[in-house]
Amino acid sequence: MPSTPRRPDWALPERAATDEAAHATRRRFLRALGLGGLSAAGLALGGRELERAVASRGLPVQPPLPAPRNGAVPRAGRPPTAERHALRYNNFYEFGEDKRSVWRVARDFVLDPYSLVIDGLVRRPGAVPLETVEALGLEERVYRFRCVEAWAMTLPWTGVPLADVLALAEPEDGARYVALQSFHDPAQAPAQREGRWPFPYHEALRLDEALHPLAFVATGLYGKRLAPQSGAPLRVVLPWKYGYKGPKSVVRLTLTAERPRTFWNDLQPDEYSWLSNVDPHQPHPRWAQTHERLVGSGDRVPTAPYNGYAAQVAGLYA
Ligand SMILES: Nc1nc2c(c(=O)[nH]1)N[C@H]1C(S)=C(S)[C@@H](COP(=O)(O)O)O[C@H]1N2
Ligand SMILES: [Mo]
Repeated sequence: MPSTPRRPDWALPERAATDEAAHATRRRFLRALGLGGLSAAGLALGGRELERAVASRGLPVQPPLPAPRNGAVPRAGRPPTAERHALRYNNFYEFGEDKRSVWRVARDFVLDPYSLVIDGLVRRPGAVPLETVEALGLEERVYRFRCVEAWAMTLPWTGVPLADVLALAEPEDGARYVALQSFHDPAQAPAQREGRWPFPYHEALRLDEALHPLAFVATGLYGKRLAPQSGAPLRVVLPWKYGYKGPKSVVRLTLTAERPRTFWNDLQPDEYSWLSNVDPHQPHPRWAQTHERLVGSGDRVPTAPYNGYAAQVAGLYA
């Protein structure tokens, strides 16, 4: 990782750190109790505190996904979004355009069997099982997340650097871009039966962006494997770009010499640039980008250049 930057002026004081620590402690607590397969017996064992924690989330319980937190990534500077908010407010157009019902529509969505194809300009093309990705060494990173629609969250992802995943296939010297492609399964995704959108969802990065240490592949969130609505089993997370640049339920990474076409830039080039870096000074034609609304608290806070990661990534665009 790059060295930790100067504390940016949008960062909150120690309150944020306390909340993050409390979150980690609770997770360790659940894990220590072996609540992978949470049962009635498990609840009885866990006592009232645990019962309350589980009930308040009201979410299906999945096995924990242990991973040490990477303390070298820049601090998010604000507490993680409550899980019950983050998992009930989603953009995943394959399952409709109503953010509040995506989780319900996607409830049974599963890619099984799953593997991640890496092809194109690579020396070792192939299909990589999820276990191979995770065996690269899972870590947790708390990242800011900024949707182009001006809402934002703060999310504890579990995963591995995108660079490490790409390295499995040994990119060739001529590779300059990476195309990121989501799943296509009309039998499971209602909107893929309708033809309104050019699915499969696809975005792309320059190779130097994809190899940046902040570019991340997530297989987990809140210490558990990704829920369907969060892009199970694997998604790309690019904290300095608008959320739409990170496809969910990714099945293919293709290295190319030519710049790939992308979903949103093709649909509306005047509204969505190809690079899509978070920029408070570049308004969307239909709204300002100077501020964002934090999902959960509803707080309105200023948007930072590159979503707060300028010290790390601005050099890519010099
Ligand atoms: N396959 C796919 N990936 C996608 C999307 C989508 O509709 N389909 N939406 C994008 C957008 S616009 C955002 S803001 C984020 C939302 O992620 P979240 O619902 O987990 O917050 O996913 C991105 N990745
Ligand atoms: Mo978005």
